[in-house]
Amino acid sequence: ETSNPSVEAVRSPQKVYDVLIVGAGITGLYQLHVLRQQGLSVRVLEAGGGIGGTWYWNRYPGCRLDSESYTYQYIFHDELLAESEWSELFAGQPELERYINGFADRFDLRRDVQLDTRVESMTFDEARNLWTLRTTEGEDFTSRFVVAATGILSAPNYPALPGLENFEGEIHHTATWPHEPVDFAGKRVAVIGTGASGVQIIPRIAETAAHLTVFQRTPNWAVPLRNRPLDESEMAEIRQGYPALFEKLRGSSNGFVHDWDPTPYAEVSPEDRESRYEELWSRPGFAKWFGTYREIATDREANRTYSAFVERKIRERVRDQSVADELVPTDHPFGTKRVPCETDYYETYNRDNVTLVPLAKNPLVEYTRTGLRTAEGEMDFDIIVLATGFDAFTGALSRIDIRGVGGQTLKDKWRDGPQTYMGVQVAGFPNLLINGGPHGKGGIGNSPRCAEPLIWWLGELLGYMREHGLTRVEADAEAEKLWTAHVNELASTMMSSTVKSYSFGDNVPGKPHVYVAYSGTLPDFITRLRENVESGYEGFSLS
Ligand code: N01
Repeated sequence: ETSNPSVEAVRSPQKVYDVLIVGAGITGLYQLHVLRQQGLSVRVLEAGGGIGGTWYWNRYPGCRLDSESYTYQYIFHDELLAESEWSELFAGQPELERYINGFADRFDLRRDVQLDTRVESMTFDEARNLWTLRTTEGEDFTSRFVVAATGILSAPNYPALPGLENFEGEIHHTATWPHEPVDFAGKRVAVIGTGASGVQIIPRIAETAAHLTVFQRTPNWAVPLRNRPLDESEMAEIRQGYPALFEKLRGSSNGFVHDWDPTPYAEVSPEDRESRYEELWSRPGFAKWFGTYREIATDREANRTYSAFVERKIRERVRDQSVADELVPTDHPFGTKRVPCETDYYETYNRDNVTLVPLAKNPLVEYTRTGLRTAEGEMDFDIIVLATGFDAFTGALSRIDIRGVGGQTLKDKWRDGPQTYMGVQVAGFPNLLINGGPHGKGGIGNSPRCAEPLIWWLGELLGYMREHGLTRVEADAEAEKLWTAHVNELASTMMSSTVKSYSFGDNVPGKPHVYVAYSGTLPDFITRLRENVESGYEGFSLS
């Protein structure tokens, strides 16, 4: 490992890095480690006051994993794995933030990370094949390559509700949660949003608030997380199984440990099916999603039986069935949107201090000085919590003024939906490499498992270019066209293509209804990346 600057950087009056990485989350930090080991000069620019990305920003009460902790960690380093200790099956935000900080210390990553540095614009210099990144503080950084590790769920989405400036109480978005604890005790609290963040924070707030009002636009099919502590002997057993486990994760669709039930749905009797559903229900995490019969995800009739089962489970937990009526989704079949995992979520609505307001019946109108106005009248709150999610997949990049060849902006190029080649590059934006944006596997599913193949590929590409004295890589327009068509075609076959969700941009006003994720499997993506290296980077022009 070396931190020696490249020859060019030494010659240049202004420091020119080989690579600038934007974002010091789980992806950006590992990318830094890989590229630095190759002897490249790398600097990471991070908007936050600390490292960890998602696990730095989303510090709201109740925030935790829903991938099993030991499937989510970095897996490339034997010693790190031998030392791995997870206190819970699904680690909470503080443990993850500590873990990422420990990782950074172990590999001495901090010296190449600049915190509190938000990139505002990126401009490509065609004559020199260099990017200049300007921060909100007006500082410029120049590099040959940029790796955008900006996250798929990192640009907070705020409701387009007027009057925010009038509200005199406290207001917090779950994704920009303050570092000081927020005290809900005895307070009148509103939560807007019932996605994965909402279902995690709502039960926690209800524990101490004087009153909690939940504003729900669309109910979700949430399933019990069934978290529990891991003790030393169980951890020892888990560590023993690492090689097989990691092999399995690499071979799975989305980096999760659960297996679809291979039994053909049609061959199972209704009684056996029910007992299978019950058995799955008792298991932790996503077993209840990715452990079902495959047909639940593809066949409407199969899905109907499972949706009915989950509906029964929700109704059993909610005392007032008129409230349960509001909590059971009717707009989308189970699993066609991201399924949140919860702990005591549905029971929360049995509490005297909790009220559910379905926005379909009583829409929000505006913020007032003392709270919120709905169609039915004013409600006073001391604290408003926005659990309203993200401008997903494209938002983090579209919010930066990125100018490629001929001054074209990325935002403009993606106006009618993202166009990429393998999610990693956009024609017209040479030397800009994306890990964790639209159309790529990076970050979809179990984030680290899905991001690491591209981290490897980027290492190979940049190593190859350096070896061959190449200074420019750009996706071919034709490759981009084919990949974008491939992504959209895959998406069009999914049951979820008929449902409104952030994966189709539907949660952000004005965003086109176009699939922004990538639904291919992890093994397919890994194979594609390997073949791409073997082919000498087909679909990219290197010069
Ligand atoms: O965001 P979301 P999230 N007025 O978009 C509602 C990951 N994650 O932060 O469904 C009123 O899912 C919106 O309503 P609707 C995970 O991948 C993981 O909860 O659009 N309501 C919805 O109810 C997850 O999927 C964990 O109609 C408005 C909610 O706000 C992703 O992050 C934990 C509104 C937003 O739900 C995003 O989750 C947390 C408005 N104007 C998050 N705008 C883990 O467990 C939006 N809503 C690891």
